[in-house]
Amino acid sequence: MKPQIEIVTGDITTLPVDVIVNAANPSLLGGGGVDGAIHRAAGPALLEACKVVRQQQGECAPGHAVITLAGNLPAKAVIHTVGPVWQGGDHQEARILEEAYRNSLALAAANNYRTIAFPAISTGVYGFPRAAAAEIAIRTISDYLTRRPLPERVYCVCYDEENARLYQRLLTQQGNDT
Ligand code: AR6
Repeated sequence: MKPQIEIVTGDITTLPVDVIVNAANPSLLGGGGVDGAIHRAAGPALLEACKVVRQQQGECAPGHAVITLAGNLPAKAVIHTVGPVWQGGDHQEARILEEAYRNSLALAAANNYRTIAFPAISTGVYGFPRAAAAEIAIRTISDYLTRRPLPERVYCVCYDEENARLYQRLLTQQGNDT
């Protein structure tokens, strides 16, 4: 059987999965990093869809998630979640990061999607320490999957090899790599 969690190195915008997750900001109107890459690859339809969500629901609070179409991406949908800005670790950053992963997984499941890909949320512009963020990602995703049928497979997409090795080590420790 294929493992439920897989580590992938590269560009999340190229993955032909059901849903890719965007590390967005509360405005939902785009930005740099993976957010910029996703909007560029998806084309203007994605920004239009985000504007509609904003009109309906307002800004997206940290830890929350919303879903849109995926424009020109190979994925079927994009889930936009907002991670915490790192402020030293005593501002609920870990809890908010867990919520961002959990709410994204729940939204994918609610839409009957089977495969989902995450970037390393909050570890770029938002400054969350990479090792701690990777530990939260692997633990939160593993916990979620053990108790629910969907999604069936989760890809953790690392932009560089160093982060991928970090994730792989954690995954092996959790015993999920078989
Ligand atoms: N595919 C996969 N991962 C990527 C890609 C890519 N194409 N590009 C960057 N990464 P960041 P954040 C990795 O800064 O920290 C935006 O401006 C990157 O190496 O994109 O949550 C938003 O609008 C890093 O490990 O997101 C917000 O304002 C990870 O993605 C703010 O940045 C996340 O880095 C959110 O900051």
